[in-house]
This record gives sequence, structure tokens and C-alpha cells, in this order.
Amino acid sequence: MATRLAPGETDLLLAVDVQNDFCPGGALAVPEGDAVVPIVNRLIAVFPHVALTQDWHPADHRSFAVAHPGRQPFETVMLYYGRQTLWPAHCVQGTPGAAFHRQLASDAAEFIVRKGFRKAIDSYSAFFENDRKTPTGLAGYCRERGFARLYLCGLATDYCVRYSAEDARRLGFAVAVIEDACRGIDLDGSLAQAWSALAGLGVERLLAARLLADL
Ligand code: VGL
Ligand code: ZN
Repeated sequence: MATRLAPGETDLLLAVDVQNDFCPGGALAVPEGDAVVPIVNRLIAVFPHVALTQDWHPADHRSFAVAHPGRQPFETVMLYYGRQTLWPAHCVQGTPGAAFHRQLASDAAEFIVRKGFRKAIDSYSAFFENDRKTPTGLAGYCRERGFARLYLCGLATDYCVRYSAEDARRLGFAVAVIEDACRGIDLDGSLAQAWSALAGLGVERLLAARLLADL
């Protein structure tokens, strides 16, 4: 039997973008996106510290295809910071699509980081915007709180979860991604690429069932 210590004072559960627009029926629905909700809730119940991210775009955000005449969602363009995938308009500030899934146990969150609120730049990672330089403040928060190990889950595995996990490793945190508490978009092999990039950075890949069973 594997033995894993129960999550403690230096462990943070970070649930990424569990929002209506990433769930079936939403503007940028991730296949089975809502299936993560009960699993994330079970994790929330056993973690003493929980933070959430919330994708939070102005209505005229530059990552939206509609801001680029003649372009379609899922095409890529060059913006000032590099290549950017164009998305259907999603998670517009204050809209129902930007709200957390109503069954998510969001009251447990000690901290909510919003990202993607600057019109000209997207932010997949919870730590840095897509220029990979502009901080969101989450790294400082985690350090001040004394978190050493971050457990990531949520949507989407191959975008916001992946980039958040990569940045967390680069910042020196121990990182685990809880695979069955995530779902991916999978554009042109992005899901397989995400898992290999994460493995290469020493990100642990866990199953919620195992984590919970070991407690
Ligand atoms: C996301 C694409 C655009 C995500 C957010 O949460 O993974 N993906 N905005
Ligand atoms: Zn977004």
C-alpha cells in the first residue's frame, strides 16, 4: 500500500477555471468539463487550503476571434508577445459564463485569482500572463502563505492547467496534477504535448481516487 500523508499546511489545492463557459453548453466547452466538479469537490473537502482561478476577460479581449476580422476560433495569430490561439468569446467579466460552476464548492476557497483581464494579453497560467513575464501575484501569495506543494486540477488540462503547472515548477514549487480532476480541449495533439512537457519538468501525475484512498 502506498502511503501518502494527508494534505497539510504547506499544501495548496489550486482548482483552475471551473467555470460555466468551459462546461458543456458554455461558450468554450471542454468535453466533459463538468465531470471534474464532483471530483474537485471531494478534493476540496480534504485539503486545508484551497485557491481558485477564474478566467476573466473584457468583452473585447484580443484572444477572441471576433476581435480579428476574417479569423475563426482555434486559428492562431501573432500578437506582440508571440503566437496566440484565437478562442470563441468566453468568460466575459460579470457574465454567467464567467461564474464558477454552481455545484463547485467555491465557498471553501481562501483565495481567488482572476486572470486575462488585460485586453491586449491572454493569461493561461495562473502565475504569469502569456508574455510569460507579467505576474498575476499568485507566486507571492503562495510564498507568503508558506505553500511548498501545489496540487492542480480543473480546466483545461492542456491550456490553463498545463501553463500553471509549468510556471509553478519554474518558480520552485513541488507540483502535482490530478489527472482525473482535469479535462482537456485537445487541439492538434495539445493534450499529449501537455503531459509530456509536464513529465519533463518533474510534475507528478496523480489520480484523485488514489490520493483520496491513501488518506
Ligand atoms: C483556457 C483557453 C482560453 C483555459 C482559458 O482555462 O484552459 N483556455 N482561456
Ligand atoms: Zn480565456
